[in-house]
Amino acid sequence: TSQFGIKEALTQLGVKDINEGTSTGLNHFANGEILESFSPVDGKLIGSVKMSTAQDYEKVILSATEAFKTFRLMPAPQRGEIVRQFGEKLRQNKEALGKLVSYEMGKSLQEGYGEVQEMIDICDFAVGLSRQLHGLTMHSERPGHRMYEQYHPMGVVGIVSAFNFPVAVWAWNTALAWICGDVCIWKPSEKTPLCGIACQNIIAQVIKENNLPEGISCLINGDYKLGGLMTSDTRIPLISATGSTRMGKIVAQAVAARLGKSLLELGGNNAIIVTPDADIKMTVIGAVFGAVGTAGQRCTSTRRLIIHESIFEKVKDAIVSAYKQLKIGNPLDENNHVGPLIDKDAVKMYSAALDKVVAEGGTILVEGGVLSGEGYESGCYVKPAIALAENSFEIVQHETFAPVLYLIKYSGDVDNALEYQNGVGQGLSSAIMTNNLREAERFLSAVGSDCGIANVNIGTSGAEIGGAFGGEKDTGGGRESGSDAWKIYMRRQTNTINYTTSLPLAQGIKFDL
Ligand code: UN1
Repeated sequence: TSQFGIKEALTQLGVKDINEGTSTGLNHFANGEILESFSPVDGKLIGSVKMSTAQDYEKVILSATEAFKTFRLMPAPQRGEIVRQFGEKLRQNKEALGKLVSYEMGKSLQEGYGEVQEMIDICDFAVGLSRQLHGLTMHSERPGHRMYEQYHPMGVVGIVSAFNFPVAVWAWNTALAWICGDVCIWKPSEKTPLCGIACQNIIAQVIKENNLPEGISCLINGDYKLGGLMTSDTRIPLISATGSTRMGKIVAQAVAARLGKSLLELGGNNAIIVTPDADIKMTVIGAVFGAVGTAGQRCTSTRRLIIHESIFEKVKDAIVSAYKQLKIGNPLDENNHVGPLIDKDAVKMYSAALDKVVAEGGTILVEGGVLSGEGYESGCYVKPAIALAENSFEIVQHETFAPVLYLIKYSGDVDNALEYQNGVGQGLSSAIMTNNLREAERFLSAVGSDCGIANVNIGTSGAEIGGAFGGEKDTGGGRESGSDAWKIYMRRQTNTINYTTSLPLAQGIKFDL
């Protein structure tokens, strides 16, 4: 690993060995059991961290609520300046953090850098937004009255993130929450705790240099029990959670039971519709990157290709031959396209999915399999696979977080393809490959894709931060990142001011004393 500069990266980020005196530099209350982080790249122990106990959690929440009391008073553009500095620190640490993401999570180095770039981009977006937290003004129905609305800081935001985007999803939430005047408590995935420590170390520098209260950014490592403390805690008005639909349903119910707000970004089962008018070359690039990028472990990964029967063979052959070019191996080596899955449990689910699709009557078009031998010692490397399948298969309806792509044939017009595309529980991302304006517009219309993201002549993954990110149905309905996603992080207030000497009532009511 040293040949890829991992050691240097770990040192720069202060995550070498958290138990041997390195701390996050911020209030890091962690007195629980040890959590070890093994790299899926080479199976080696990278480092270990202590988890937070329920008592630690209590200290964290007190520190956060205390910090909120002052942070909410700082003018929003000044909070934007803090986020600008955070973005600068991320630029300085892009290489090191990108490497750690790649080494701890297993995505390709380029994708690790890309993830840090998303963090930088959302910071830039948030800085501009810090001067644009606009409310509307409206005309009062009463004379001498003025009416407007404003957005106030809301409080503590609880962030529960997943292993597949171990740093960017945290930044999508924090960059917006901070300019909105909120403070954050983050529970990263147990599979990527060191990414959490590294991020916390970076923001710690900004907080110290600006003499801000430490509780603005809190980190707790731990399992679902810690998450449970957060979701049921009335001191956390908003829980933003990314992960499986199963997890999302538990979180949503716990938060709703106390009438809190939740922002959920859950599973996807994303399809690309390939119509007779598709550009085949573009289709192949979009589909292959979508299916094998991040080893198929993005929420936005392409899982289904819905191909018109008239071009089915042509598209199938082009994709199968593209798969033959794929190099699987150490993701830190830029010659490789596909890195490992996150752990051996993920490998089991991948293998089970391939067995299942065959059992249900599918045909394997590109053989999968777990790789072994030199370079594959971690046991987490698998071959991206393709199967011919029916949309109705149970396994096709299910999100398998691995590089398994299902090809589905459709006939007739694009509405038939849309029926398949929308005929799954999830509703995150979708795409159509076509040069036919009618098909493209139909796909984008009210009777088209039912997903939160719908692309034309682009794959399903790799959304830009400027748009709102999220999806419908089993995906949870939340929207993070760009556009007006910031509104969920704020408390909204409608204000009516009477500047006359009388008190007329609305709705024409007379109430004379
Ligand atoms: C995720 O997989 O949780 O659109 C996020 C994309 C990335 C974000 C994915 N920008 O693929």
